Amino acid sequence: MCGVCGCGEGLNHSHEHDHDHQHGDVHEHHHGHAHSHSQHHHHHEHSHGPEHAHAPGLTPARMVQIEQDILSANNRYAGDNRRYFGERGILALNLVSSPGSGKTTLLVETVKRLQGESAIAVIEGDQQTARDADRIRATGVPAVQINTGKGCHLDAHRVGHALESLNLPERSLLFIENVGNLVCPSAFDLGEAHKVVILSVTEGEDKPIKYPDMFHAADLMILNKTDLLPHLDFDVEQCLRYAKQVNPKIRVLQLSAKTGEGMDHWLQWLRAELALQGIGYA
Ligand SMILES: Nc1nc2c(ncn2[C@@H]2O[C@H](COP(=O)(O)OP(=O)(O)OP(=O)(O)O)[C@@H](O)[C@H]2O)c(=O)[nH]1
Ligand SMILES: [Mg+2]
Repeated sequence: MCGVCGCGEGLNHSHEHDHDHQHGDVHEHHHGHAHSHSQHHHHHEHSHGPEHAHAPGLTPARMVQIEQDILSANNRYAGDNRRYFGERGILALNLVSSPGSGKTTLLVETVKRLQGESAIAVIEGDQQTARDADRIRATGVPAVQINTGKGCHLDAHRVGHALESLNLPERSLLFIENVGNLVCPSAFDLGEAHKVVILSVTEGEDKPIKYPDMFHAADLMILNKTDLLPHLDFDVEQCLRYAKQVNPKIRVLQLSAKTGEGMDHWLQWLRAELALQGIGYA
């Protein structure tokens, strides 16, 4: 739950739907029920606002309780997703970062290189637009766009709906690109095997210590846009020290999604993860 930004996620339990959306994209959902829809054309009005932050009549203790309820509901859905992935031998990765670090660019370059080695699909999370899913689909890889409206992170329930529409083959590689936000997505398990945090060198080397939750939650950090280093004062070694300070176990890869420099190490990491799941031929 986003206690900090007060996005009010999950506080709207009304069940109105309309049925107006197109090309299989999944929009905002607040159903309190399991993934049992036979069709997925539900769309919620974006009627919830920042009521969480200043909820009239709610004591702080009650708000903490609501937060805990939402997180535990999310964890149940995350457990369903994780079971789904486990039964089908699917490797799911949750890509998290601030806006514009290069998640979609990295994914486009990655799927171009890995297509043919294993079945790949992408779930894209953004507040608005289907631009990122369109960029993925242009490579021939299936993608579902989730629009979160006012929401600032993906949650496991919406990802479960996206899984229904993707209908992934067994042994797939699934990338989930989260909403660009270096805070809230860290709190929401989607059922993934790993969170991968992307930090670009234009953001400054201090981000791991300023936004520690995200770097603590991630198993791998990708330092992207290294092609820009000659133009910046970014201190790579200091950044790595900060990342390890927050999360001693974090692995770090440096690359440029634009020039392709360092991409091989990322592909090797992916192939090793696929091999661990019994997918692919590492
Ligand atoms: N120089 C350079 N630019 C990059 C690199 N990777 C991405 N970019 C640029 O960074 C900008 C943002 O890239 P996106 O891939 O859209 O970033 P994103 O993280 O998916 O953004 P959101 O989905 O909005 O959070 C684009 O202009 C990219 O071309 C890189 O390695 N080097
Ligand atoms: Mg993107």
